[in-house]
Amino acid sequence: MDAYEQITRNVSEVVTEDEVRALAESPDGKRAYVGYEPSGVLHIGHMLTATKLIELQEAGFEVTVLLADVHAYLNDKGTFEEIRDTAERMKEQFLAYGLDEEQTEFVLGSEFQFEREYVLDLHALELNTTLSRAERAMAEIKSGESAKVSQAVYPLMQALDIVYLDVDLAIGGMEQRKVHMLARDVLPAINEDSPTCLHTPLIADLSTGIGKMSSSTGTTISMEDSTEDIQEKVNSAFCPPTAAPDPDDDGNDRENPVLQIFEYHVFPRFEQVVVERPEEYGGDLTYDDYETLEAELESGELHPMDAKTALASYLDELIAPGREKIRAE
Ligand code: NAL
Repeated sequence: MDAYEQITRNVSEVVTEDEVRALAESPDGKRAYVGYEPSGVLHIGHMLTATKLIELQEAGFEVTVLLADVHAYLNDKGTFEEIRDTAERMKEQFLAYGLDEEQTEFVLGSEFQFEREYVLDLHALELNTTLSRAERAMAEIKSGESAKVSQAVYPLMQALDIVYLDVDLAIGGMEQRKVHMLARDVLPAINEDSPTCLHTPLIADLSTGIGKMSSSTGTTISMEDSTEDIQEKVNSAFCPPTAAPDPDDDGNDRENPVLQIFEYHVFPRFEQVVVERPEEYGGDLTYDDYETLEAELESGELHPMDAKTALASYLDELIAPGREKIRAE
């Protein structure tokens, strides 16, 4: 796999391809980052971007993880003290998940976001952005129903952080794309370059395959889950043996979240996936790539129940080190 392919593997959107190709020519020492609102416990959404960071570290990138405490506060996630406490716990969990300790820098937003120069730059961005644009950028991030002034400031700070953290590549889930587009448009107003971005896919709701998996609605998987919790959640996941029919006939086919988790979480971290089966059902199946597993599930060679059993065990292996940390607290 060449560097460009490795960097863009499993991403939904590359902004722009030319810019990422230029980075891929000499990835060593380049810096990528992801920001997270500290929430205490890593869930499968955090793990998806973390997997991309691990792949980027393998390609030679340095990584910055921004623990966005001020952003979480602006998005109504608790008192500032509560948020600060959870940030430290999350850092430990990211390392347990497999981020390289030497190649990862963890930064708290509040370490630089209150400095005079930052605040003045922020006000300059506020002057250059309409309220409606800021509100639109937040459509898939904000909590609560009504838009608050704090939520208009939020995306501008996210844009500015990209400048202050001096990163070459911004990573985020697809729900961050409008914030990144706003950053690309508005940063030139303060004489800064537009950031290069990669957006990771959103995983569908585990039990229905409709919409996106979210910790606020429906089922998610987190580092707090026991082995049994994971088995139970994965076993009741939506996993049709063939491409699913469209439930509302609105042109949006259901996704298969079991396949998505194999593709975006398991194959990037394991060289080979073994699905164990008793001899009388044909014995173990071994997969070197995701595409073959998908094809065999769709042809019926791989039974959904066997796929789920294997998925639960690989997910458990990925989560186990972080779970130990949480239990030891
Ligand atoms: C991500 C978040 C907050 C601030 C950031 C600053 C720079 C880069 C990425 C950042 C959190 C993100 C979320 N908006 O929804 O979790």
